[in-house]
Amino acid sequence: MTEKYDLTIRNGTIINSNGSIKADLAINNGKFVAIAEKLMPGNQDIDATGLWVMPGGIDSHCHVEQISSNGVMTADDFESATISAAFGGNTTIIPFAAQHKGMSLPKVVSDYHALAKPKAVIDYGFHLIVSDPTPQALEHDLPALIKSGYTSFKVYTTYDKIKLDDGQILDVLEVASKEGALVMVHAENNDMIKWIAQRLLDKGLTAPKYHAVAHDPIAESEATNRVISLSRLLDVPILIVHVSGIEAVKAIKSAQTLGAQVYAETCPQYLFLKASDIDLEGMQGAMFCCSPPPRDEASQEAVWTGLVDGTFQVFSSDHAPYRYDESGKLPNGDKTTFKEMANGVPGIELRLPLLFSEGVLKGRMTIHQFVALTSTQHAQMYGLSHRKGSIAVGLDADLALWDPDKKTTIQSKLLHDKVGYSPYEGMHITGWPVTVINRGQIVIKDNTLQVPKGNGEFIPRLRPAPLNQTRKSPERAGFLKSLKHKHIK
Ligand code: DUC
Ligand code: ZN
Ligand code: ZN
Repeated sequence: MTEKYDLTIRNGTIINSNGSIKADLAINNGKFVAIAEKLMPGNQDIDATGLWVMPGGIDSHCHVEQISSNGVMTADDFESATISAAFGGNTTIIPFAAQHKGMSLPKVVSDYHALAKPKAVIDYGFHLIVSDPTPQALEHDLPALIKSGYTSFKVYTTYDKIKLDDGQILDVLEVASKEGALVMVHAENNDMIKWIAQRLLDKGLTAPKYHAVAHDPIAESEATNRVISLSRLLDVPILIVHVSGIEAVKAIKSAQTLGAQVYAETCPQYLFLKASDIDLEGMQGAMFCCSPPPRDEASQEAVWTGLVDGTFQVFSSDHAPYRYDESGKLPNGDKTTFKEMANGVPGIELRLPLLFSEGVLKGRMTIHQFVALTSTQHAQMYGLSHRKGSIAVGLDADLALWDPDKKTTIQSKLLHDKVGYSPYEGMHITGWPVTVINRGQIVIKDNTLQVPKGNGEFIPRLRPAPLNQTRKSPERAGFLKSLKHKHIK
């Protein structure tokens, strides 16, 4: 008699980004070991009749136990953020080990590990935030960290305390290109935003809704066009995060059409929220303020179209949870101006259910596009495909089993983050991931967490796929060669 499998999932529909089959799945030692029409039950067996068996979600943009540029700590630590992520169908997150000026990157990373290891309930990697590209960081720390599996980093064009100027962004792009990392960019023009904000404040216009006025879509599209030019100058890929406005979407699409190595991410807040949601009584609009802000219907439509036509490779939460009180959004209570509020909205638990309900079930995208945008392409973009992002023999057994008919009314009190509100409160959605499995262990079942904290593992990442696809245009290659001779040792 042959050994029994550790776990089998039988009678479900297995869905990947490239197709689906009705089949059974077997898992041993945390990996998929068999996919076949009919398998014998394992030591543990899940009957997935009527369920859609999909790769666990990968949320490659979330802020967890991170101090913002103005010194505010997120409401979620690694425990609450990963529990909330797991309840929402995710099995891996990639938050940011954030460098503030003067900090050493290796210390930032080791401190972040100390926070994550005892608390995470699902797997995680770390991006870096680079705000101080000193010679030490550029020549030693980043190359060493990239080799150790931190193969992506975010840079900002805005926020006085962390922004890089164009020359510094070029320095970071150059290191990324040499060492094999992907640079993510927050693209908004800092001076435009500050200029508008100061005029609003001078007129006494301080309410949360003015946040969306200050963060004009032209500030986003200007910086987007600029960083695309920086990327093209060096022929180095970039990924523009949290794209919100129709003009930025158009700029990215046209750069891609020209063959530029420009990738992009968008988030639920740009599909389901609008600038008009910020226009509420008192300070309540603060709960909808993120950067870039939600826009108008035309932008929402452009973002939907971009998700379906391939302009966007990844759909992430940008979960940036700040409580609606003095510890978070409102440091000066109801006197807080829009400039003083922490920027960000929660969404780690709702990212997948929102897109499933409004994207797949309403016929805007196929279920395969959903899997690509929420899992497979995150693995490809960020160097995780050797472990995650698909249901295939040899990969980590990371799964979300979805009940496509389950109806939910979103209520923040039913979510598992610590932020205390949801910008999507009251929305009616259909479909929910009812069982979640990470490396073969059942993490969520019967609406209950099944693993202790500390169960998640750090996953070092490989060179991201876009870098392997890099094909230097002959014209840029010539330019870079001449630059090498003239200016670069
Ligand atoms: N950028 C983010 O990526 N998240 C929240 C706020 C911000 O500015
Ligand atoms: Zn950002
Ligand atoms: Zn973010």
